[in-house]
Amino acid sequence: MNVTKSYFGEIHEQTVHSFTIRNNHGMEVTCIDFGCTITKILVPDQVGTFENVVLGFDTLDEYVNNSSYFGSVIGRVAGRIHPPTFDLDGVTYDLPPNEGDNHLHGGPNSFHQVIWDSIIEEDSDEIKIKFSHLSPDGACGYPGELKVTVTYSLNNKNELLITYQGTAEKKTLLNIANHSYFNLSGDGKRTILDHELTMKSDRFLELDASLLPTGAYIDVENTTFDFRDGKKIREGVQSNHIQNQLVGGGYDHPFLLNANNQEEICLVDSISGRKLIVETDQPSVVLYSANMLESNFQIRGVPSQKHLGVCLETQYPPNAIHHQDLPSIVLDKNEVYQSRTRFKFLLV
Ligand code: G6D
Repeated sequence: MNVTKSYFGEIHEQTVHSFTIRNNHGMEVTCIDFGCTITKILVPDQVGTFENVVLGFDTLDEYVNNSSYFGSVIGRVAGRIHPPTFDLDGVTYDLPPNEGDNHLHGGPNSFHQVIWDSIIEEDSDEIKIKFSHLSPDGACGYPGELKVTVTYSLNNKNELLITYQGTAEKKTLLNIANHSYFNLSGDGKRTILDHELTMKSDRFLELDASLLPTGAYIDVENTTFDFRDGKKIREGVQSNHIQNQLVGGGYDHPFLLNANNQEEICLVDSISGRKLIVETDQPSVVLYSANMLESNFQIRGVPSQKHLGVCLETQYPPNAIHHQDLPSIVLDKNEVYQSRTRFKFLLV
């Protein structure tokens, strides 16, 4: 295994670096310290052709100016929060709205736009890039100085392990996610409409017109949201189910997972033969079928279009702070927040 660090660009008079880890089978994971952004993942198809399976760019400017969060870490709190305010121990905190009057993905200038510190840890069978950041008390409206780390580890079993850890010197909120858009066809040669998704989830959260959970849980049985036996993403995109329509044609929904670390999420592209198994310790996953991806730019020479990638954002459910029946995202003073998600790439 080996890792290379190289210059990627400059912003605010600071240098941004790129890191590429390559394992003994030729799989590569590339990320940059700007937003801990995963920019490329090279894996083979069934005839051994290595191609990239995540949407990403080759220049810093494209990341700075892109609102789709390609590959970035999302925090302090992933998802939408509305109303953009919350109370902790009798103190009210206001969050900056950045999507109408919603607070989305930690607000403006949050984790995805920070240049993180980095260290490389190398073992014979695993290489890690450990990013760290000290988020000041009050950053983006959140209380408590927060020490947070994001670690990307690649091993020789073609597994990318993403772990988060955080502690704050005041009670706060924390719910971190990665926003990679997967496309197993390779180099974006096809959309993800014919990717088959299998997911161990009996229920998803109903969304309202602002894409916020209403508080209702919907059973997936006999709907386009039932991925328990596998289903092509196309079904939801072409469905007239009100929830598929509401999000612009497809999915943008939190699914509550029935199980953790039991191959609970599986994505397959039958044409390339690539398969991705996702295992996590998180209670839910936001399935986003890139319904809002604009078509006015190119992605490494490929015209952007709706459904060119699919996000599997393992996390706590969005807006949990305003739904007491959802798992809590409150982090007590000096409590250790931990999150682990494993992305295993293989062939069918
Ligand atoms: C859209 O609603 C979706 C979000 O889920 C996604 O994270 C974002 O685009 C990039 O706002």
